[in-house]
Amino acid sequence: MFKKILVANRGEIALRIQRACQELGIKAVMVYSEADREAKYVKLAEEAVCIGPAPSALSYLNMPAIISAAEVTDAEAIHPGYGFLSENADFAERVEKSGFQFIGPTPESIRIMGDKVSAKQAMIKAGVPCVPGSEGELPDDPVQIRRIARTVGYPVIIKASGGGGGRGMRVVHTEAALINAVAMTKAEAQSAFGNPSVYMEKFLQNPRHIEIQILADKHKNAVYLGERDCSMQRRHQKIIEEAPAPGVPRKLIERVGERCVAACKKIGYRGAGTFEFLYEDGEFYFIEMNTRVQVEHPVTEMTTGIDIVRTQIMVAAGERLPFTQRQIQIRGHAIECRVNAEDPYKFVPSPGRITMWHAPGGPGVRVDSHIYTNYFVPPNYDSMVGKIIVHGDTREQALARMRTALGETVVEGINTNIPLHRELMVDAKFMSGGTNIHYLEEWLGHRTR
Ligand code: MV4
Repeated sequence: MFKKILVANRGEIALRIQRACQELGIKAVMVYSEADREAKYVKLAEEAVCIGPAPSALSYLNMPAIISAAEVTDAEAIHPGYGFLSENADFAERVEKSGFQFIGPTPESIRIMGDKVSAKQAMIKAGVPCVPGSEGELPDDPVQIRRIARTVGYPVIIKASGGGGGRGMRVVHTEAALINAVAMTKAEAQSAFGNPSVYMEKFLQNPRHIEIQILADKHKNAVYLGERDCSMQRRHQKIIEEAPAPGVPRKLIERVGERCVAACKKIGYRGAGTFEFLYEDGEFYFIEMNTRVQVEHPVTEMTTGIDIVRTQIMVAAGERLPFTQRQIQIRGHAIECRVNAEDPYKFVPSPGRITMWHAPGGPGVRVDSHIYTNYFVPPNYDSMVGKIIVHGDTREQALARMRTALGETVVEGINTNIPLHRELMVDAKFMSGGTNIHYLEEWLGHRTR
């Protein structure tokens, strides 16, 4: 096992990884920008290294600064967390070329999944169900593009191969708009991702967003940890996630989960990973794979009892997965509310000093947050300041526990989206379960406040 790991991230996930290290008896080196000097995990750290000024480009995205910090502290491995450099294949490669273990998949796996056309081709080959569409990259010939669209059937969606997470996509409803839409998406893809490659899919009008968590070791063992429903989102930012996905047949999840595991074995995937699907009319359609630990990993930890971050570290060190698929049971229901420092009605960021923080507690309540009373939320980064996660025997109990938890939570000095969560936890449609990816934005549109 590693003796020392460098945590190349900030905020709640930096604290989460630091806690996992502590439990494993591993020293954690924390890195921080000038804006994060006062962070809780920096104060708690045995060793911490300043890697640059506040802007991410000069600190958390600064590869030489991070690798140098690992060198001077004699760390053996680097955990990238989520965001920042976590899905950057060049970073993973530079980490390994410098003699450190990257806590995540190989640079090759990251590269395959980062290119959405190659990711989809790998999944089709491995038998994972995908959205019907073009076989790979769209050709340049307008005649062929029109022929593909007619076969797929309108509406179609044009997606950039270098995109993902909602960037570089365009919906096309008619043949008249097709060729221009492809040209526009290609031009945007070239300037945004340096890659003009685009592909086409059937556009699904009212899907849910359901993802499957997997874990794999370096010995070709892989398991799935069930699914998460992440449909409650606004502008591609998830705000509520839950597990299991309400109303989705268990047998179907098992079938798709097994395909994901087979795909992992086939491509030699290792570490934690998430297969993202759209779910519509009882069918799963793969869209993208994330090669990192995700913000919403705690809901899966609560329903499976498996520590995903601990397991990421163990498999990176070469250990075998300490459980088999048969040993993984889904118990009860978990819900996560992301707490963002923002206006709950206008969504403008609300950084600043937290004058009072009181965390909720009680049975089945977990809080993953680095904030404290008198903490200053810097304006330079993502507005998420923590997550409240609850577990119950049933979805109803989890909802009740979340209402109580949100009622206990106090954040003063900045605005947060907690009032929005309080409203959603008593919304009849959300309470009945199974809302689609458009529900939250529609609900916000009708809200009279
Ligand atoms: C789609 C789609 C409908 N049909 N693909 C957006 C994020 C990126 N991961 C993929 N996205 C979508 N792809 C087809 N063929 C609708 C979306 C989409 C979406 C997906 C998941 C969660 C929220 C979303 C919000 C708008 C659109």
